[in-house]
Amino acid sequence: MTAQNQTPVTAESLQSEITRHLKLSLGKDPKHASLYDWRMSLSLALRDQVVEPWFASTRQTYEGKHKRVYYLSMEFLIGRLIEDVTINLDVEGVAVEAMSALGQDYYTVVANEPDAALGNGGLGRLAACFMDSLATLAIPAYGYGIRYEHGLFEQHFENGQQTETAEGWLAQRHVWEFERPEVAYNIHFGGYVSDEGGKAHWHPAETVLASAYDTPVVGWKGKWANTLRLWAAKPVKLFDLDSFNRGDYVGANAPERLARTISRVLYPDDTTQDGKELRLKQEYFFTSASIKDLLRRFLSEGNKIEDLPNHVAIQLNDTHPAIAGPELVRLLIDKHDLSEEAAIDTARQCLAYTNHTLLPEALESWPEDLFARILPRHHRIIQMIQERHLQQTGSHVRIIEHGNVKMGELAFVMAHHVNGVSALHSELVKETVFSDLHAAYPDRILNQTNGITPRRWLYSCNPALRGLINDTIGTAWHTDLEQLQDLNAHLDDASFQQAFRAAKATNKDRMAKWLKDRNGITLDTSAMFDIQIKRIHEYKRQHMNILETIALWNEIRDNPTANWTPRVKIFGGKAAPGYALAKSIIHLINDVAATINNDPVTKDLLQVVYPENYNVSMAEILIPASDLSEQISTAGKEASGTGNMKLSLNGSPTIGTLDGANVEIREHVGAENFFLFGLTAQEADAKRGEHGYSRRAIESSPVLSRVLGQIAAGVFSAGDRYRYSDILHNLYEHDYFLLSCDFDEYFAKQREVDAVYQDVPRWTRMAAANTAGMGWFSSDRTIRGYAKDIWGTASVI
Ligand code: RUG
Repeated sequence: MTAQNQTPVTAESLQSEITRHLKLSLGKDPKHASLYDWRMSLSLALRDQVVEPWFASTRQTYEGKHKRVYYLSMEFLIGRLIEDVTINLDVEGVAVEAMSALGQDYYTVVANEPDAALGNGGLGRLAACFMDSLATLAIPAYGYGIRYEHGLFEQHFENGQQTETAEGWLAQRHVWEFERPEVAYNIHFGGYVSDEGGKAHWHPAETVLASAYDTPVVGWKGKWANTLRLWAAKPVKLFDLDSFNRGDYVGANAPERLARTISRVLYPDDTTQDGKELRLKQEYFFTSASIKDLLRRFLSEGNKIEDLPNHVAIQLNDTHPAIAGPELVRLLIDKHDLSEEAAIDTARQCLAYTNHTLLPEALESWPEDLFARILPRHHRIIQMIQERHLQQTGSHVRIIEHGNVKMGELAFVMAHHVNGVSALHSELVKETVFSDLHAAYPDRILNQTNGITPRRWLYSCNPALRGLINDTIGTAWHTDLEQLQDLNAHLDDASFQQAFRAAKATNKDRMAKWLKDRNGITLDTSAMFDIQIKRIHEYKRQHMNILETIALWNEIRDNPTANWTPRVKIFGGKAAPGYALAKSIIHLINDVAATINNDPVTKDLLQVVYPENYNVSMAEILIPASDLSEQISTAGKEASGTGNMKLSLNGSPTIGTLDGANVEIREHVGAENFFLFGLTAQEADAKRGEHGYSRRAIESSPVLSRVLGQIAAGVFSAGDRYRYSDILHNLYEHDYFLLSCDFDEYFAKQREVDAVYQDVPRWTRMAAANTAGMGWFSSDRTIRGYAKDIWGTASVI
């Protein structure tokens, strides 16, 4: 049977499958089934529907000897899977009906699924969107990553301050995956290298087992399905019996402890470097297992090792899997007897690297002694790669320098292509971090602007807008998002505008209800929902947003009867547990919220909310409800952004800087539909060269000076004058992220937003023009770009 001729699912057939699973897989009598039992049974019944397309796709790939893409990523932020599968299989209506016939509310069951939070933010979510597009486009692909026992921490607020607890998605059964105990590899660490008979031999000191768990990822209409293969670390021997017999019960468990630690926790930061030995082990663990796995598959098809690049495209999502280069070279030399030159050449033809940041602290490097201790054979191989690179190019850029192994340089040298993730970012990659390597390899860097899957980020999360678009332009946009531009013909049509506003109102009501049920907070849904959702970081400038909120509060209090535009400022996002200043920013936002929300003078005009524990599922509720998207990072610092795309696609105009993909969003939706402010990347760089720029900017801004004065006086901290001295000191003395310099323009632009929002037809037109203009940002377009420019693959059906 092929995927295409599978028997269609009906409400009746699904209902009987759910009941069957409830009884036979869960062992539950429907009378006593809990919400959890119903979710498990529904998921299993849906999973059954994915298996046939999955088998058919795998068979077709083998039979056609198609080239496969291997997407190596430390993070896959997939979120919930029930809705993904029902949408892609086009059985949402059927599932709703089947559950209702069983006396269950489908949406309550969906909401019971924990998010698979195997990522920090944009980078991990991008990997999840790419998996969706690869399956939709029928490009044979595997995602390879780590099956973390604990995903991203759960965020709580205690007295306005962030605290963290471990996340536990695997405390419940994860029904979507298939355990593959037969697919397992020994992964080695430490030891030493000897030379015997002209060959290097690695004698490792430690070994753990990488054991595979597969989750099928089905594309649109179930026509194709790929595999997300996540590796769990297990001990090679369960138990040290010798230690046990000696009475050393703790020592007896050591093998299991070491192994389990490797896949236990996701590192809670993707933008600051934390040279932890465990992180290096995690990186090598999943990369080595993936490379061994893809080589096994390749050889099992009877191929010759020299042919590898014709069958295998390996994409490195950031430098985290950059050890793939030396690992592949090692296996080609040590196990397959290729010469050094042939091994490097073959590996390079397979490998490509995506850079996601210019922030120096996020560019990975490892102390050489640590690296050589954990991976002695790879250390030697990197030295060899470096020698050849220096000789062949005459470049002076070293991979190992000042006692550090630099993973960006390694990934660059070992890749046939290196890409940035937005047009601006890719240019800056050429001009800054990799300028010298770019000179040595001028054809290597290219751009692939990020994208988002429209299945999740419009079709699924915004049924109200989906319905309106279907009614207005038909359904061709489901597979070709650029068809959204047909909406342009309707932007001034009064009935379309009214329906567009109705859809937004539905989404705002849904969000208000969600927040009321969750936190007991009541929102004024007639106010503008002004949303900033992303990781908390100085460069993303949530503190500029909250300072602007205080400034607005001041203005309203000074003149309460003026014609103000009511606003709800909504924040969402986590700070890395070790990032003190980001945590101070969270505390300040919560303190300001407590003050402003209790002010009787402004209570109908300004409200600040910050729901804790922002994640993918929360984004799916907040994004469709947004009126204004805050994309206010310091120009040159946000590589791309993808939240900016989701918000704009859902009819929320941006207030933003010329940073990352904002630049291209503005081009696509039209400059008149984007609220631009702030320094450009070049101006920002020049500004940093001016001595004392921040203090001068603050002193020349009465609005900002007043706000900072209030914070310093303890207005938001119950009189505590020192609570925010870290933020204040930073702004006056360094302000590397130029908040002080952009503040006045930002404040003025916000007042322009206020005025336009009151012009209802104009605002509606802007919002709808955003939806109409965003088709290009589908991750299908991005994946087509990678397939054509980098991987040399295409759709196979
Ligand atoms: O910060 C970037 C975002 O700008 C980008 O949109 C996203 C996906 O490309 O990746 C984010 N990122 C960068 N996540 N981790 C890093 C550090 O390497």
